[in-house]
Amino acid sequence: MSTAAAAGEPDSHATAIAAERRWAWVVIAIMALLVAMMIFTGLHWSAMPPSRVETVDVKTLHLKGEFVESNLGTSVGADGKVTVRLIAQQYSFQPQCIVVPAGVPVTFRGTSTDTIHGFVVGRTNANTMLIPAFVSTFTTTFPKPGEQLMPCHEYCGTGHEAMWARVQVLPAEEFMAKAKPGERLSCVPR
Ligand SMILES: [Cu+2]
Repeated sequence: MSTAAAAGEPDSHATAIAAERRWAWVVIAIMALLVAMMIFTGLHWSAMPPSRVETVDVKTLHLKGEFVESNLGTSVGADGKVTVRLIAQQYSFQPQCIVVPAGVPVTFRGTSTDTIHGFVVGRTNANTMLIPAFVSTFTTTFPKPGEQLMPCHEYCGTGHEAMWARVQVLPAEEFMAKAKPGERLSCVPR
């Protein structure tokens, strides 16, 4: 018999075991809560997906359809709408240099060929994720001319920190003078 038990004090070993058991239950409860949240959100999203989901076949992305290489870059539609189409891949954007007009709404349409990427244009609100098999789109207006950096902001692998493109915002007249119907503009040096 130990001297502590003989003196009527609680057995420190038994106290430690009881405390460990309590903490084990706390950890089990936290894990159960997280798993329950995952199950709930999974079922919730599959039952009520977001309203605008646009998909694209990632296996034929380079071969046909909207995101073939010759269709990437900035285009001006017959209605005057400016659209930028781009793809992200480990570890670059295509095109690497995007040209847009200032003060005119520009619609971005992008997707990824391999894993989840994303981009933000300088300090503007142009910011999206690019997810394989889905088309991300948003419309924004760049208020003033200048050059902006466009880094990938979703960690996508070992080359992530070197993944970025440039966005050249030109005065609207200068941009429109360059844009020809049916052509895709970019500022990638040829
Ligand atoms: Cu990336």
